[in-house]
Amino acid sequence: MSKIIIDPITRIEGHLSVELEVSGGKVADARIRGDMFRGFEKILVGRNPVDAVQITQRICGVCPISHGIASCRCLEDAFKNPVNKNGRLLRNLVLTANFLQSHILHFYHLAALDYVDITAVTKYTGMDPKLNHIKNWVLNEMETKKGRLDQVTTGAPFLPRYEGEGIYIQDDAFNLEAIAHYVKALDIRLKTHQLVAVFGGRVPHAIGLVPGGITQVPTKEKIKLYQDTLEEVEHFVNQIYLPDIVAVAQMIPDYFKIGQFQDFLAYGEFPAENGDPYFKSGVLEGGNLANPEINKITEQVKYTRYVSPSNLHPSGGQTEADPKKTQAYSWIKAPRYNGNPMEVGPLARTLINYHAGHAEVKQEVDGLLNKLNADASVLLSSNGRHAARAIESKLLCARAKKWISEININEKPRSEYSIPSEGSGTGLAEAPRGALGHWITIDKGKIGRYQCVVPTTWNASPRDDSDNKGPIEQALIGTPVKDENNPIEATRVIRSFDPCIACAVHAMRKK
Ligand code: NFE
Ligand code: MG
Repeated sequence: MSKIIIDPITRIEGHLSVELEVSGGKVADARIRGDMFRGFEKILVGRNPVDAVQITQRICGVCPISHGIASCRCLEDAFKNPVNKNGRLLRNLVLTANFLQSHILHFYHLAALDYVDITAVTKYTGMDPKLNHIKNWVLNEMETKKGRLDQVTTGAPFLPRYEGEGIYIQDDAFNLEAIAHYVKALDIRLKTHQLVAVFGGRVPHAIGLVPGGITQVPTKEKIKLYQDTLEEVEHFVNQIYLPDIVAVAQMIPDYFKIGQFQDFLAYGEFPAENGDPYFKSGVLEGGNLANPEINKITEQVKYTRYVSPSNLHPSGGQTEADPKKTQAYSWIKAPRYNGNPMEVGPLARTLINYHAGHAEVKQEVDGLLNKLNADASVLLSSNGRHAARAIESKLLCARAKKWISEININEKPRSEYSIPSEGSGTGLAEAPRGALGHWITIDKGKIGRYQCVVPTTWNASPRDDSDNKGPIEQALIGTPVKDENNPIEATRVIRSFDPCIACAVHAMRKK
């Protein structure tokens, strides 16, 4: 048995590390550690409730829209003032744009370098100035280090990287195409940011989100701008992103069996007029689908650096930190559903909707499985998480057109609210990384308590009070590690969850 510590895990958002025990060439145990404390829940206390919509967006620059929307819903619940029709549709469009940004970022700019061989760019003979720039840069790094890529200490985001015979994709033509797509994806993400701003007012933190709807008036010009920009993004998603995901998965089929986890939770998102979300909510445990009961959610703290009571429901949640707590190894709390760890995110949404018979999800998933000549069990894997992101990106591009067509430019984009002196509310949303909940208590017109339970808090949670490992910890068990100095397999599994630690701890030490 030997111990490997990967610290930091790069190409994710925030500061995460992992301690692995390896035995017989496989991961036998894992401890995933969120290495920062931030304290948003404490910052919010005593402020005007409406400030929460802006402040919670600062939890993260990758998924601010979800925090803004969860916060709006939380206030709408407490104010007893629902979102109006245009407000609902415009939020769906702003959130769609942020999902597309986040998913494209995750695959091309964070995860792809786990698979694609960046050194293939040295064989590029074309005229594209961006690719030639990368080529010269990589050649220079290799020259400087006499070809020892494992000794390069500069050169982010491409180098240093794990090295080893055949660990990256060997097909140079594919690698070159993927590197070109990496560059193209930067331009497309610019478009998705612009899409957020059309009705959100600004990126990354949208000033347009308010309880009751959105402040941006949906003019014909703005609608046309959204439609035209979306069309470019949709072309990239359908013609480049989805095919790349399928191609990479087919080249690394082992990852249909690696990184497995089996229990899933989703709150549902993109509400229709009757309140039903386009992506349904659900709890999928051992293949059985049920409606989620929000009162079954608690946060446990035995192995986290919090000394407030454990197993509290977030409506009464507390965030008292003690950096020196014995036994603790993470700043991330351990949310549990009915006492059990749950994976949240694109794979959870896709599987829950597949089991619920969602027509478009079924069609896309079955189409993919047909292509792979595989059954749905292969989705419970590292490759399955990447596929789920691309599939929901495709579905959202298509669905956004329907939401645009339902906007009435003669009606207001929001309803008016007033702030009660006392009250409480719950705001549930789906963020790109999964189920997101905000809980507020209003006391004398100010925030008395505010609690956030965030997607990566679920996925990257440490052990709970009963010593059950978190989803990423469990998914790592059994992962092969061929070379302990280059444990790329483990980082592939971790990155497949797209962890965001700023979100997960949302609670920073000055140091
Ligand atoms: Ni900082 Fe976030 C998303 C939220 S979560 S990226 O998606 O909420 O972990
Ligand atoms: Mg929290």
